[in-house]
Order: sequence, then C-alpha cells, then structure tokens
Amino acid sequence: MKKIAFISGATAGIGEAAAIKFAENNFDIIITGRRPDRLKALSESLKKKFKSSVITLNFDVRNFRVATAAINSLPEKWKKIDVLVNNAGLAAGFGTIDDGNPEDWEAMIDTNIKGLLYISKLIFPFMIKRKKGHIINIGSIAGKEVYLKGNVYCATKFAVDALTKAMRADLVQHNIKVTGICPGAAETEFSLVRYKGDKEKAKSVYDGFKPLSAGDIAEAIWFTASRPAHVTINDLVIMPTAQADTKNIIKKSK
Ligand code: NDP
Ligand code: 8X3
Repeated sequence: MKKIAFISGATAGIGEAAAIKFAENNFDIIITGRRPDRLKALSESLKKKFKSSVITLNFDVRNFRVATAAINSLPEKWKKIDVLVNNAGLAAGFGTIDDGNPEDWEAMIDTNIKGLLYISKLIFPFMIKRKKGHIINIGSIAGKEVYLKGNVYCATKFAVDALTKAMRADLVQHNIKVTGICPGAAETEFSLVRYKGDKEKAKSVYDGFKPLSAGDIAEAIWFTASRPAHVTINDLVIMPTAQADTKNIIKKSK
C-alpha cells in the first residue's frame, strides 16, 4: 500500500489542488467535502490520471457525530494516514463587527475551529498508534494580523495558528509533525463563498494584481510533507508578490 493523505475540503480550491499534488506524488488519497458530485469527479480523475486509490467521505465537518461515523468507517488499512491536511474552511460575510451576522460567525467558528478539531481528534489515535504522522493545518495571513472587516474570520484563523502550536507541543512526544501553512490572497472559491455567490464582488477582490493560485499553495503543502523524517517545517507564510500584508496590496488600474 502506498502512503495515505487525508485532505478535508477537497471539492474546490486549495484542498482539490493538494489532492492532485499528493496523487501525482504516488499517494493514495482520502478526500472529503459536502458536495458529492465534486468528490466523485475528483476521485475518478485521480484514479485515471495517477492510478491512485481514492476514498471519498461526504460529510459536514461541523457535525462531530457524522464525522465520527465517516472516519471510523474507513477500512483498517486506510486508517494508516501519513498526512492529514486540515483545509476545510471558509469566510462568511465581510463587514464591521457591529454589523456581523451571528449565523455567519457560527458557520466560521464551527467549520474553521471546531471542524478542524473534530477531524484531528478522530485521526490523532491512528497516528499515535503508529508513532508517526504529519498534520498540516491551513491557517492564513488573517491568522497573523487582523484587517478591517475581517474580525471573526481573522479570529478563527488566529485560533488555527494557536492550535497548530498547541498540537505541535502536545504531539511531539508521539513523533507527529505539525505544520501551519498561512496563505495571503489565493484565487479559489473563497471570495465567492464569502460574498455568498456574488460573482462580481468575488472577482473584484483579485482585480489589478496576480493572486496566488490553489496550485501555488499545494506546492508549499507538498514541500512540507516531503521533507526527511527528521525535518519539520513549523510555519510557512506565503503571499502574492503584490501583497505585503493584509492591508497593502498593490493593484494596477485597468
Ligand atoms: P474554497 O471555497 O475554494 O474551498 C473550501 C473547501 O472547504 C471546499 O472544498 C469546501 O467543500 C470545504 N468546506 C467548507 N465548509 C465545509 C464544511 N462545513 N464541511 C466540509 N467541508 C467544508 O476555498 P479555499 O480553497 O481558498 O480555502 C481552503 C482553506 O484555505 C480554508 O481553510 C481557507 O480559510 C484557507 N485560506 C484561503 C485563502 C484564500 O485566499 N483563498 C487564504 C488563506 C487561507 P464543500 O463546500 O463541498 O463542503
Ligand atoms: C484568506 C486571506 O487575507 O482574504 O484567508 O483573509 S484573506
């Protein structure tokens, strides 16, 4: 059996690109997400292009009960997960905190923090048993600095940053590596989700500069996953060249 990567949120963007990258590098893949049609299409393409074995798990990471049933349903040999990429996440809404919608706050907190914890909690025992593993948490530049109107999304990514450090401290005794990958602006479905399907608004986020692509982040994820056994990359912050930080993006007008 080949090595196994478990990638949450692989139906789009960074998760999908990471699944392709690991398959390209001879891994078998477990992919998750809420859209079954997308999972099926990606699974078929990974099998065809890379001869990978693939398992799809269709569930919402916010629900610990269904996450438990899905992950525990994996055949024993598939529980030997070498790399977990905690990627599923979202921003919902963009506005000052006083105008915030509690439903959006809950979606972000439940997905980005609690979902990441649930998946990790279910996979820790598999890695601890084997005395090895690598957990790669997708944080954000938004987890390093807050920006205007980013409030709760930033708070969830600060939490991811804290959990990455905490997992590293608690799991080092089990020989488990923990890496944080923190991208700046990457053009995926992220802004479409943040702006609730408004394509014009979503597109305008990336006007006038070259954003990162999902593939750029997948390259970085793979770099950290392919270091020798004695090397851990703790933290990577990756920005488009036009973006210095959350407040400074150089945009050229058309
Ligand atoms: P996309 O919207 O393109 O992809 C998000 C993925 O997360 C989808 O596969 C989606 O699957 C999954 N997901 C979201 N909510 C849930 C849920 N409740 N249960 C299961 N899966 C879920 O965005 P990105 O690829 O850009 O985002 C991936 C990660 O990268 C996120 O954690 C995001 O915060 C982070 N990030 C993104 C940046 C960017 O600029 N794009 C920059 C920094 C970090 P489905 O809808 O099928 O459930
Ligand atoms: C996504 C990057 O800067 O839009 O995490 O919040 S940002």
